Amino acid sequence: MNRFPAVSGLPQRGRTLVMGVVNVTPDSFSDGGEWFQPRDAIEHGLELIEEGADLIDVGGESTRPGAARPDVAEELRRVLPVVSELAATGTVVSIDTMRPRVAAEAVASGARLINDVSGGQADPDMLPLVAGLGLPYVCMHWRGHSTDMQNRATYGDVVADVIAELGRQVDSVLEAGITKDQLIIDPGFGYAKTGEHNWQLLQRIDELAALELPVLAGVSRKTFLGTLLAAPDGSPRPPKDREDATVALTTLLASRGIWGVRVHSVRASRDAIAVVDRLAAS
Ligand code: PMM
Repeated sequence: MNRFPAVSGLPQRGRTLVMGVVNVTPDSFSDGGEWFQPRDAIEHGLELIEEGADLIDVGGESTRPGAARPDVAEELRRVLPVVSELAATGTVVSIDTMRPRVAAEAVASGARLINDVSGGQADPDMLPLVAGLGLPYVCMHWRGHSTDMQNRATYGDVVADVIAELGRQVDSVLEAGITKDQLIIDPGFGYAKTGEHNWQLLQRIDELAALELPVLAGVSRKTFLGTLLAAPDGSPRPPKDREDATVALTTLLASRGIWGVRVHSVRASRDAIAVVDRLAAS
């Protein structure tokens, strides 16, 4: 895998970057409701920066399986105050949205990266907007909205299929005028994927290097970790208690040279990356 390629407009630290998550939502599976008030979300973002986050990803729509979508006005109400306060501190803020209007207003409020989990497929106006803004863009592998995405979790060879489909998404992104140095790809762990699909993608993550783009991975606290760590009675480990497993995956991904990890708790992942780097340097 490429060792930490530069992305125009984003920090380059010669190591795996850590994107801290601030979900301003009542219903995210990992931390639903905790940071729903803008004031709490802002404070949480500042804590993640203290812990060493390189970027902060602010989102106002939960995309957990089955989640209902907020309307645009509600999404804006959730994210804009958080984006502007965090950006005002000099933080590199990413806006996690599938909606061009939310992306545009977040950028006007100081966001410097657009994280679109639909990779340009939810709204045809997103890619031209990003091309016009000239900002970095995360293009994630996506097969449809959360309401029924798990019905689409069928693949032949999941790794080959994700690379082929993500490759087509990347072609559309480039055709829209977004340049390669603005682009980050993400295999979309848990999006139209079963736990087994996620494990396959993790095991063969190096194969994504075929697309010759920096790779971001969002595995933090996801359901497949809850299943792996289920209690003897089969009940899944709750999201907050999946943190050690998340850090184990950060270690693994950093040792494979992944560009960035998107995580809810930053410090432990930064520490894991420091260990990986130190070992690589010795
Ligand atoms: N996962 C979630 C939200 N946004 N963005 C990217 N690029 N990649 C992901 O895997 C991703 C994402 C869902 O997780 P959360 O509800 O815990 O934030």
